[in-house]
Amino acid sequence: MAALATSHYDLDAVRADFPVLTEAHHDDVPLVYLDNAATSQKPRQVIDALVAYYQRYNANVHRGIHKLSEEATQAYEDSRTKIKRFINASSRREVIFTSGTTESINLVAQAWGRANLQAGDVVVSTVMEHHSNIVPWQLLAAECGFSIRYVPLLSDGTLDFDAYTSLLRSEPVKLVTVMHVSNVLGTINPIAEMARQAHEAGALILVDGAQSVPHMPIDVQALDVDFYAFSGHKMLGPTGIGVLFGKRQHLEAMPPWMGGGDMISTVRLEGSTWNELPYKFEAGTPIIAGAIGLGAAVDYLNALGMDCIHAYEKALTAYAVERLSEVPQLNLLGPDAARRGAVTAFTFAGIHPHDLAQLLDQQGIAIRAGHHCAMPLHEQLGLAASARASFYLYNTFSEVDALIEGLYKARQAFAL
Ligand code: 7TS
Repeated sequence: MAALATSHYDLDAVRADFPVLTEAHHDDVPLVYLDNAATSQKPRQVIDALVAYYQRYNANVHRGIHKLSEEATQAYEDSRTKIKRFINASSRREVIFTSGTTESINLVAQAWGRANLQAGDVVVSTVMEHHSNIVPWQLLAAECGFSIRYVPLLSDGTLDFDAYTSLLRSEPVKLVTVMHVSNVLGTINPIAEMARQAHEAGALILVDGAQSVPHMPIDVQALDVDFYAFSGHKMLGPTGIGVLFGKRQHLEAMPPWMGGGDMISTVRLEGSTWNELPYKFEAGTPIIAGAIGLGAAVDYLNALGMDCIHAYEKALTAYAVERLSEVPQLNLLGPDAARRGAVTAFTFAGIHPHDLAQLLDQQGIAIRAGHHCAMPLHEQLGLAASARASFYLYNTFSEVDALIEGLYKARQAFAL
């Protein structure tokens, strides 16, 4: 086992905050949770914040004048302020609560895309995207007639940047929509440079931050992105809550997407006017408990420090990459550790990823197998599926060792 080193926070204390990690799995085998790219575990602090809302001040927001509603509204809006600071948005009005990355991207497609994209326009995406950053654009393209072009991959699992640059130079590109960190390859895309080039070409840029915001410091102003989408449940928060950051001038100019309560200023039978930002995009009773839970998750991440979390995960992932590379017949996907987030996907000659996941599960090790909602990427790689171990701030070097041992046992089971 490698030295624990590099952690600037107390890993044992952190792990003790996560009830699931201390509970037995499969009777007496402890849980080794390596499916963090799908969803993270939740610390007691987040669970407590959810319970406190439902037990002590459950009320709707922005409506009642009564004390309970004021308290709920305050907590809901405090969370927005925490998120504004967390990603360094310039205003609270730029932080829209959604149900997750998927809804955030669909919001941009339906509100901005419908108003701005037409036949002859081009949207640039990449072949490594999650389905949630492909399908919304395909649905809209079928209606509005614009084209979608996909930046190809290089053999090392990074984007073909020259192809990106030439697409921007040769096509009437209105929008670039790209993931920050791949949920399969782990590739960290050079977003600041992609944004610079997109803007130079007169295009906007939307970034899918589902796999970046939980793991590294994100500054939307330094990146100079127009839209940035992420999910609460991958960053210690509850499911059902997510965020869309949008630059204020774009959000102001966009029509609302969903209609209903809270998003209006006036409603008359002849027509309606819209509420100010961010409420214009938050129709109906919002995900109040979810937003409050996400605020508690942001507090937790801030207390550890995103720089420390990132440094620790980098060391852990580098160790995992090194150990996985030693395993015979294992094909690790994606770039070297320096350009990789906390994701390692691989295939094993002679063992189907689903069988592998099942064998590891019997040893208490939770990984994911399948196409990870990235079918076009797997097709490019000539694969139907892959196995994926993904890490988070509470994973340990000995858990990586357990994974490697598990893989050797799987080889034995398959007589490889
Ligand atoms: N974008 C990326 C890069 C993702 O990894 C995911 C979820 C999403 C978008 C969608 O997020 P949601 O919260 O709206 O569902 N990715 C995965 C995964 O890799 N395994 O399970 C979910």
